[in-house]
Amino acid sequence: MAPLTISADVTHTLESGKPIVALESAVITHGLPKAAALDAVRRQWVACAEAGATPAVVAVFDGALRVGLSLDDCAALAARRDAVKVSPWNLASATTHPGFGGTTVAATIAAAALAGIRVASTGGIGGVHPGRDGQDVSADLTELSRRAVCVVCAGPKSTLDAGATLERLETLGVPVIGWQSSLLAGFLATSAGLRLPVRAEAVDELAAILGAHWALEGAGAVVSQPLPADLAIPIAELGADEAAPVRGPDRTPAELSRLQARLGDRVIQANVALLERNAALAGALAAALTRLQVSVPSRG
Ligand code: PSU
Ligand code: MN
Repeated sequence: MAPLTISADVTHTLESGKPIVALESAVITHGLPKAAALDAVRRQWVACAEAGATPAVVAVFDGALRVGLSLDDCAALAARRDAVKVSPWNLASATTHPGFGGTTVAATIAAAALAGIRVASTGGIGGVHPGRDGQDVSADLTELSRRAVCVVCAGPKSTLDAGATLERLETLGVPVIGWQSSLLAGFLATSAGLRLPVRAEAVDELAAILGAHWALEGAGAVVSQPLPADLAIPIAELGADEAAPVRGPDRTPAELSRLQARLGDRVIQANVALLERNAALAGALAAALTRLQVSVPSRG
């Protein structure tokens, strides 16, 4: 079986040069309870479409890395208890066994870049976990340094060390652009309290920065969109995670589910809201890239 399978709808969109946005699926399999996850996918789907872009959900499905799941496929993926969390390190093995998995931002942008998709949307990106000398770092960051894809997010997840994450992005040469804000977004909280070097007020400005970044042979970029205060959870309430940290790939899902258990439905509502808002912005950005004919020059 071909390792990368692109749906007919996505192929058609790419061939006609129309706007398209990659959506991650680890949030479906590992980030949210099943009903909320499906609600979130539908909302992201509609938000992209309303902004003029085709949504392309990426996942490991039926033994292949797929770009362009249908909503029925997403429901089937959410129902599978054997679906693994897929990052670049287990991407190849997941296609052979179990053949189903939710792709993290890292694996999603790898697939997007291979397919020629330049914008992806998620809730919060992975980053540097607190403790252990900053050694527990999400593959999202390294993959962002390699793939010419712009990820629209609400900053790093609240359980991460936001300062260390921002510093690592700087080290890796990944621009972080504040969407109508000078502060790094704090996922479920409005702000992570850290100043960003650049902000943009309009999608055309974002597109211009990305065009220059890619022309200068830059790779990934991050757009940080804060959740408005009326939808966000105050940072003091989010608090510190007192439980003994789970190590490795299970850590992020464990921390997210402990937050959901501690603060209840508000966490899920805020998470779904930011996913929807990020998908809308990603769709508008993809449309701007098309309109302004911004692309990644072929190299070599
Ligand atoms: N954002 C969410 N829920 C999630 C994630 C992000 O709102 O479940 C996932 C993303 O797929 C992200 C991943 O890429 O968590 C990071 O996991 P890790 O820290 O193991 O790299
Ligand atoms: Mn990790």
